[in-house]
Amino acid sequence: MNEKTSVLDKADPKIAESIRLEVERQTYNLVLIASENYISHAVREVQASVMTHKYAEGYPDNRYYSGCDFVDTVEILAVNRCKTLFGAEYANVQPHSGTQANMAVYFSVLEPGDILMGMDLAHGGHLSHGSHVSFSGKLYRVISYGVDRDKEVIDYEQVGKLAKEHHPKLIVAGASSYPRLIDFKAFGKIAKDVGAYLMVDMAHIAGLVAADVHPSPVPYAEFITSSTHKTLRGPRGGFILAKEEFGRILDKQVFPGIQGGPLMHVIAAKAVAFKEALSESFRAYQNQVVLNAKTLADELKKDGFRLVSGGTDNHLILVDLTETGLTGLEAERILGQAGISVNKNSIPFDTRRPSITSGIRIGTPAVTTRGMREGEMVVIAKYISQILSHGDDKTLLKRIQQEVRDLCQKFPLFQNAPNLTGDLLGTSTSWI
Ligand code: DSN
Repeated sequence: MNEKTSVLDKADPKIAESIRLEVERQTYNLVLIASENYISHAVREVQASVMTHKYAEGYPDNRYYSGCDFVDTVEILAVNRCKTLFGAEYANVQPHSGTQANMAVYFSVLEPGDILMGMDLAHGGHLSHGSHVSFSGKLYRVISYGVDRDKEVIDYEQVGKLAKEHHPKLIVAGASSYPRLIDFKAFGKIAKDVGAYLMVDMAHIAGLVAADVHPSPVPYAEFITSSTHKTLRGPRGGFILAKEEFGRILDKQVFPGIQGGPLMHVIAAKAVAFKEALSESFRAYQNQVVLNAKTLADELKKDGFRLVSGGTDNHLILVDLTETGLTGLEAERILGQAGISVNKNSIPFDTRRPSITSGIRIGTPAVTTRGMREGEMVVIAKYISQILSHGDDKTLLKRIQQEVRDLCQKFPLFQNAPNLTGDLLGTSTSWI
């Protein structure tokens, strides 16, 4: 145990032990949860830095606290890098999450009772796009669009028809479990035709957009929101991009509208992540994410699985398990026993409850960060396919569990694992 480890062990052994177990879990599991990823040591180091001590309500050069010189430098860097990365006129890097970013946009242009159009959660949308259990569904009159029943891709004709019929004030494009490219130009035209604002929530695909692997929404949308920790591979958080004309109102809605003090350690970590995302190696990474997802999709199809929409253009695939006789919940559980993390997910027109589902969502951002490529995807697809076909074969499960551990060991996550807590405190300077 090194000195850093013992500090936390002495101060709070229970938390130290939980972190140690979580590092162990992350080290030896294949994370195929499409919204998860691993940040670099540099980003992690910044997030654990003294920037967390500072109150800085307001914006650079216009704060409600003294002593903000250095956090101002950090926030200005974060904003400028974010604007450069996406070619945007305005950026706000203070939202604590993607949902907070969405809320700030809604509060900027909508009044309670206004009409908001978004993708149905059951078809791949997000809770904050108008689900009745979210503030977005409670405050606004929501019109939901979805995918075409046969092709299982967004039905742009339906979106256009609904927009003409209901005249929404804001249309939201973007999804949490949609495996195909989104036609932002088509959304832009639909919004323009009915005089609606277009907001694109690119949380899932922000990394792909930054690397030009997915078409950018920036030319077509008044507002773009995102989280920072999915394909973009930054710390947990959010940001907003917009046309300059909306800058003042958005700034006011983020603070003091819906948030208090910005998390300056997280904003500093976002700045580092944006710098990383501007590099050539980040582009190569995003290309590999998509290549890996396509390989996984092809292999699962060869093994007889039905994929929603027939495949993928991005970082994720959605497997329809109906023919296998397994529910999404059961599949998530047995794959988990072998150390393969996926999440149960509704498929379009699902007849099962969201807590059970008929599908699983599989994503490649995290395993690609570990360095895995097409060869490993072929192996992983085989594991998934064998487990889902013979989930009650305990010997098979045990064998695959060991092979998953071996594979994870070949692509290590934490340089010093299992010297766990010390590593988490940022003692190492290397990339994961
Ligand atoms: N919960 C995230 C996801 O898994 O897609 C969306 O915010």
